[in-house]
Amino acid sequence: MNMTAAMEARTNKPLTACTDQEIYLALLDIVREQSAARVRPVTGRKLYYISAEFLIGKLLSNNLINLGLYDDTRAALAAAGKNLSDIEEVEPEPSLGNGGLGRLAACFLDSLATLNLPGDGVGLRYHFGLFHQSFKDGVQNELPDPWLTAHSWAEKTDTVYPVELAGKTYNARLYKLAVTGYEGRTNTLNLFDLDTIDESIVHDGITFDKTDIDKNLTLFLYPDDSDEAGRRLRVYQQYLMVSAGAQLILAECAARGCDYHDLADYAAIQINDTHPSMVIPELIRLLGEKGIDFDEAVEIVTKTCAYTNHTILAEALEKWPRTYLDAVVPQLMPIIEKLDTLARTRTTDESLAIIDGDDRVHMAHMDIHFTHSTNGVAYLHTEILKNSELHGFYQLYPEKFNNKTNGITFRRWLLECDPALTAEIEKLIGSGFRKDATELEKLLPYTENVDILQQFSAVKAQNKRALADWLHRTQGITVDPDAMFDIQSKRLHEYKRQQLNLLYLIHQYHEIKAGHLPATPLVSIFGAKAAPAYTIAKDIIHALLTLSKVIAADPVVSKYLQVVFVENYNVTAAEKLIPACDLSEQISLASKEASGTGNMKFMLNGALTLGTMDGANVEICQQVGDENIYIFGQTSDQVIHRYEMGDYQASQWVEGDPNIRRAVDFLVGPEMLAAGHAENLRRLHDELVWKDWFQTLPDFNAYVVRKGQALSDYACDPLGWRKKCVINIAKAGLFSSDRTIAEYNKDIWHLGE
Ligand code: GL2
Repeated sequence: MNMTAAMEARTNKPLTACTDQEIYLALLDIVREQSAARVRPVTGRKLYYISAEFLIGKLLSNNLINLGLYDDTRAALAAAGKNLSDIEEVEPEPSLGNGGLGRLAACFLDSLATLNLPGDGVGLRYHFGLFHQSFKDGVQNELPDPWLTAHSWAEKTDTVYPVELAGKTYNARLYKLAVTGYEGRTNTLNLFDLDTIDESIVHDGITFDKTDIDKNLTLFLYPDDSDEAGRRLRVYQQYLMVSAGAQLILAECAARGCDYHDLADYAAIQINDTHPSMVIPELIRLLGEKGIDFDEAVEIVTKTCAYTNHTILAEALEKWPRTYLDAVVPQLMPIIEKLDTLARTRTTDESLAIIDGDDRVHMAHMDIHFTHSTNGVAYLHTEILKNSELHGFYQLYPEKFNNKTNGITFRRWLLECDPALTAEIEKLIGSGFRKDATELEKLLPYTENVDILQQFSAVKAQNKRALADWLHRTQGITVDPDAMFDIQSKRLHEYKRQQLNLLYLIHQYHEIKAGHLPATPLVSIFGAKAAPAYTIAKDIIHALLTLSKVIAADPVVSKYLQVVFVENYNVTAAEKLIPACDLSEQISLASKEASGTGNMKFMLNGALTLGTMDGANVEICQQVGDENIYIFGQTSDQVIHRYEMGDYQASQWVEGDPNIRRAVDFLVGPEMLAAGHAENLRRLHDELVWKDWFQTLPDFNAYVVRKGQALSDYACDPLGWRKKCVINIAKAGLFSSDRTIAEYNKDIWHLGE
């Protein structure tokens, strides 16, 4: 396609005379038209991936790549003196997810369309994504993060489904967002919303009246659920999503000839974590309205639905008090009760019941009993589900359990975010890896070639300079691109252990002051949002921001160490950080990170992992070999054993180890107190000394040693380091979401065309 002509046909003036906004709108229109041309009729089974989150990120460049228009567009713009990256900045990011779980859903949609499989998403059209984060006085502030404009990707339709919430009928309107695969078909992300939402009720950051459902229902992704009104609102949101979604599924299948008895021949429904679990009783209810009796409806729904578990953290496995469901979805409670009774005929184990003795409804239990498949998201995670967390269920239904190790779409996480690396790879092994990621292994023979390794080093250096420029431009931060870039970017959570990294940085501060200089200057970069009500997570952010100031003010230490906290970490920021990373921090407490997907993105972009044997780190290690990854710390067995013993006392580790004591005490020492807030620092200090639920201290020394090793390898043997990086890229093929989706399809979905 002649992109200049196509754009100018829409702008009605030469590109040279257009604003970035005008060009953006022209491109949006072109993409829409081209995507529409790739919609295909569906035959056989179609997937509906229901998820409360789709962290899609900006869509323009990704769509241009998948439509094969990216290079031509860039060239056409350059000829007119324009820059595609400036046009990208016009697009607001739809941050419709918290982190890995939501981003995974977005990667899956890309892979489904790329593999030419019929698979649509079902979710909510939140008006504000996850909050916008800013730092003031060393503290996280939350503001709404709007993304909807008059020209949004999600197009309004005339389709409206009635949804009854607390006895009142709401109209769920369908919006459709086209998802086009790489040289593949176009599928749809279906997002539901109410016409009555009123954004003006938000005040003082992200506060709003949580009881005014007409106006607030789809305002925010996961509204603050630290109080009861917030938790009830989540139930409202979940039911809106699944009821409208179930009606859409039944209508689409009926239009293709389904008589409902044969629903499973037309639809596969993937329940993404427990948020959409109410789709089970809702479908049974709707099938009842079509004249299908309860027993048959249960059978149909079980054959149609499958469930993915994304965490073993107990607090994330939703258990709704029955009173909430009685109030919000009274039409479902009789069905849930019957499901509970039915489940009890299959087992006498009370712990597997749906409704427990405290009248709480266990959503995951309903999922496992009444779907045909339960999967974990990495080898270790699935083993832990089978052997401990869900052991009773595994004994009851061994055939239902399976593993599907997560993946990422290489279109966004290599082709789009790292064009220089993509070009380098393509020069060596051709373009086959774009569709078959395992072809990256063809890079392996080049890992002995010094010239080629140096070219890879040059790409990394270029990406680091680009990140340095971006940090300077957007946040006024100056970093030295010749230093090692060490990055921990992910949600802020104690189990992910940003606090372990914090203690390391304090340790290094002391070591440098004592004249023990590190092998290389280090820029330690963080990107993380803390849930608005998660106090300790916010204290960790505060401690890192405060330490950053303390170090910057020290003329000696600042020559070797810098701490940078990127504001408002989101997909757009991730696309800047990941290509520039040398060392990828994946340091969760073993057994707690179900998979992680950032770990895969960093390795694919030529960073080495410093990590625990947790989540998909285990498989990364298996792929690249021990010598190409920096593993440290307790194993998941050791961690689980320590929990079982119940005798972990953090204070003993503080008392028994002068380095730990020095690092922990520094949090409330004069330097930090002078630069930060005593209340936040003391609380974090006390938490570490008296609780440390995620066992930071037992891993401290191993972490310090392993990180020191990584720094010294990087500084003393640059070619050896680069060789390891290229091996990581070459071995990343397994982590393509194309592979993951192919496995889901083969084992669970069996989709048509
Ligand atoms: C998560 C897990 O924590 C994370 O390890 C995993 O990679 C993703 C995707 O499977 O799912 N579970 C969860 O609740 N969130 C995740 O990111 N938010």
